[in-house]
Amino acid sequence: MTRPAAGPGEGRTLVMGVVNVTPDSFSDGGRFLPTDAAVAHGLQLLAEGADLLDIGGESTRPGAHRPSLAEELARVVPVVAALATAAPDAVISVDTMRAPVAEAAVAAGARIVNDVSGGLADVEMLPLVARLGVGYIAMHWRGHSADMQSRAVYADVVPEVCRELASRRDAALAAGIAPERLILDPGLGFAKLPEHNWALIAHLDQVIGLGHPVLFAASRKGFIGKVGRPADADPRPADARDVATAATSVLAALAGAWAVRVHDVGGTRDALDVVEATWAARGGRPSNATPQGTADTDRERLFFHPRFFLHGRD
Ligand code: PMM
Repeated sequence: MTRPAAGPGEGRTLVMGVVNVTPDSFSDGGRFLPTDAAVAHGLQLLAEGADLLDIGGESTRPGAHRPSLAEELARVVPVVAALATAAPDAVISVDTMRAPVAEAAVAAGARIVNDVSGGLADVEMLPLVARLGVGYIAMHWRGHSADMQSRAVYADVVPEVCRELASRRDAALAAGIAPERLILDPGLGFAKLPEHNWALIAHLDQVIGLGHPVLFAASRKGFIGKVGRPADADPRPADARDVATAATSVLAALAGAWAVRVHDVGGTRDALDVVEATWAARGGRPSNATPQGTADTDRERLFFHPRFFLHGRD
C-alpha cells in the first residue's frame, strides 16, 4: 500500500501514555491503583505530551491471573470517567479484553478499545465495538497470560504473526468495524521470546504492510530489560528500561508506526522530537516513514479529528 508523503510535523508518530490501574503490572503495578492516583498520573502524562491515554485494569504480564469482571470494572471505569471530565479533549483508550468493561468505559468517555486478545477472549467484543463505532486496537495474541509463554513457538515468527494478525483484522472487519477505525499491534512480549520480539521490531514494515495504522508497545518489557546484558545476568529493573525503550520508539517511528505505547511519556516525546527535527532538516519525511492514518490526506476519512492529535502541541 502506498502512503502519501507528509511535510515536517505532519503525520508524526503519536505517544500513548500507559495508566495501569492494577496491583500487579510488571512495570508500574500497584503505584496507580487508587483512583485519585491514577487520574493524577494520567493528567501528568497529558502534561508531558501524551496524545492518548491507555487505561487498563488487568495485568497481562506473563503468568498473571485475571481479575473478576466486577474488580476490573471497579478499577477502570471511575478512572476513565474522571479523566474524561478533567481532560475532555484527551483521547482515552481502555485496555480490556472484556466487552462489558469496554462498553462501560466507552459510556464513561473512552474513544478507543485496546483489546490485547484481538477479539479472541470475548466473542461479544467485535460486534460491540462495531455497534459503538469507536476505534479498535487488535493485538496479536495466542492465549491468556497465565500460560502464554508456552505458546511462544514459531518456525518463522514475522510471517506467522502477520498471518494471525491478518485473520484478526478480517474478523474485525467482518463484524462490522470500519476499516479506518482499526489499528493493529504485533503484541511484543505476548507469547514471544526475546528473539521473536526483536525479529518483529526488525521487520515492523511487514506488520505495517497489513494496511492499518500500527501500535508499537515495547515499553519496559522483559526483553528490553535484557538487551545488552550477559545471558546469565539479571534483567535491568523495570524503571531502568526507559532509555532502551525510547530507542525502540525511535525505530518504530522510523518504520512509520502510528503510535508508541509507553510509560515514560516525556522521554519518549524527546526521542520522537529528534526524529521530527531530523525529518524537518531533510525537508520532510520519506513516504515510507509516514504513519498511516495520520498524514493530512488521510485525516478526512479518520474518526480522529486532527485536534485530538494536536491539542496543546502545535
Ligand atoms: N502490553 C501490555 C498491556 N497492554 N496493549 C497493547 N495494544 N499492546 C501491548 O503490547 C500491551 C498492551 C503489557 O504491558 P504493561 O503491563 O506495561 O501495561
